[in-house]
Amino acid sequence: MVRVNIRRPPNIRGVFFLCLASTGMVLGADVVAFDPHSTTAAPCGVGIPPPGHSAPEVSATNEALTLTVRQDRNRLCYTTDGNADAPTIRVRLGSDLNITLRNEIVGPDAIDAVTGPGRLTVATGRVPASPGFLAVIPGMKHHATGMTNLHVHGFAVPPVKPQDDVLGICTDPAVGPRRCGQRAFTYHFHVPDDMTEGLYWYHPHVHGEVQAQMLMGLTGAIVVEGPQSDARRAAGIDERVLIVRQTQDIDAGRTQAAAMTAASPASVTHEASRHAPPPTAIDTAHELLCGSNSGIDPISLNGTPVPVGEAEDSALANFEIQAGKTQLWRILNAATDAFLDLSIVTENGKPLPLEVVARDGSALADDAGTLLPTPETLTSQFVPPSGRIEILLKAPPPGVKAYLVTHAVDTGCAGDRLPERRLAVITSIGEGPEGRAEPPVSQARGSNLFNGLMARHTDKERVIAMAEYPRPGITDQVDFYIVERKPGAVLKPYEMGAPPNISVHAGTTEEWVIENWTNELHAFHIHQVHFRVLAIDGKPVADPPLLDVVSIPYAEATGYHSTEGPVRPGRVRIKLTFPESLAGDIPFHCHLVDHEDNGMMAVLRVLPKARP
Ligand SMILES: [Cu+2]
Repeated sequence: MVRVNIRRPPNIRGVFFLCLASTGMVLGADVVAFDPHSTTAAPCGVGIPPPGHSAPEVSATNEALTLTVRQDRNRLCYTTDGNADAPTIRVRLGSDLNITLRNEIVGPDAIDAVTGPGRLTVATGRVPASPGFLAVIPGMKHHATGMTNLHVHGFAVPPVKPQDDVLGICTDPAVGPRRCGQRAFTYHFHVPDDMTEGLYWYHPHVHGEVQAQMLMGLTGAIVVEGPQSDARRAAGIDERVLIVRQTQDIDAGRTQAAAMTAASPASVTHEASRHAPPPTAIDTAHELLCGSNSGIDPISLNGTPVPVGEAEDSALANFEIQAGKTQLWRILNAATDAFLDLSIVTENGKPLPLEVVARDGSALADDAGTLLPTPETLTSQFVPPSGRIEILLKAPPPGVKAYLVTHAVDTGCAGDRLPERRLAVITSIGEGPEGRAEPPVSQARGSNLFNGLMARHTDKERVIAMAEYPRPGITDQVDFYIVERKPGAVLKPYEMGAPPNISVHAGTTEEWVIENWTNELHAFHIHQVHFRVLAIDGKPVADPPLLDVVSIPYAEATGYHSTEGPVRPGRVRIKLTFPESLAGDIPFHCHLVDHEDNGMMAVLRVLPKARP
């Protein structure tokens, strides 16, 4: 990945917030002090959380919890006990988590307004395709319904009612037709003993409306606790939960036709190669070309807007660490399509060390479940949309001001602009002992459901391709595709109710090569199961962590003599297994949720174990 550090001049909005933060004053009628109290007049509360804010925490171990989705024009919020600040839910391994989701959405049209209204309810035309390539069927875009549901991202629980069945469970809004037949649904999740403890999260998963509902505010964190959290607490390690959200997707549903003129790696025709395309190849000659998206999507940290470009520290979240002490930071990328590339740096941009202890809710461990050492690193940490990273962070040395930054990310020529941004300022307070507490790592080996994955025999290999095409006749809409590449396959955007695309028996193990045939980064996510990445673009990965989301590099042009044909897709090889406890219909999709909403999703059916 090419990384470019870009500094941009401050934008007007960033400066505006900066002024507010530094004066602490109320400037005008639409700027008010933060109050998350949900009222009839202000269902989602008022004001913007101040820098350094943390969401309320709810201990839900064996307790009943109600999340009511309320709406205030173009905002949606999860309210609990009258508080419209989506709570961080804490739950213990091996316990029950009972959540009643209540839908009080009153204006589904506002959801359309966020991501562009649906205009087609039937597929029109054909996507042009060169002969010899997989056929492509265009998508449809429906009006938003205001239905919502709850996905517990990363949980190893069955995709079956009353647990994580995003395809079968929904709740109706307060207005309009009754499609789900219920305004509320009570989820009964059982957090298995053999799930991993760490950071998970919740968000809606009604296909077609995921991005809009997330941008409008529907995201929250779940911390699953167990022996490792106990050990850290006993060692006096404090923790923070940091949630990066995105509040707007500037090009959602509005890909400019005028921008799609630039030459791009994945737009060359197969005449550009002396070699015939492989069978079941993806036609890149008619794909989405490079864009000229000039906007920068706004993101926030724990609700506080993140400035673009230079900003005063007072505009940033300010987190303090007792001198000489270490904190655990659990960081969630809940952005709809922004990738993060995180570092802790000094004022001058010099990286400071951190320890990565977990990714995607799983402590870094070998195939047998033995925790790996977590050496200090200066390397920046890539976190795709929906990914989580948990780091141990020492207080900066006395007198040194540190920043949590996300570096600029090259998302490909059809992707979004992601400049470097400072997310938070970190200072040490008080006087502490030299050095730090011993690493509070529990040596207890967890009985993780996915232990032994690497040692298992691979029963089958599949190639899964990602593609995107401008919709014929509709100049500003793009359809997104994910398909198993095999003879006779047809590229078709996912539609609710579509049959499963792949069926497997529980207990089997597979390797998937996920290919990106497009000009932008994607983020592959699969529900229920964690996987390990074996190789990226053919390069083996050492000590791969258990993940539930992985970035798939964009395609590149090869050359006339390449035996691969003119385009080489980005490729990530993963290994995954399907435990019997998770049998059912498991969605997999791009977690740039605009892409998912517009078709880049499919369903894997895990059938009960084959009996001899
Ligand atoms: Cu994508």
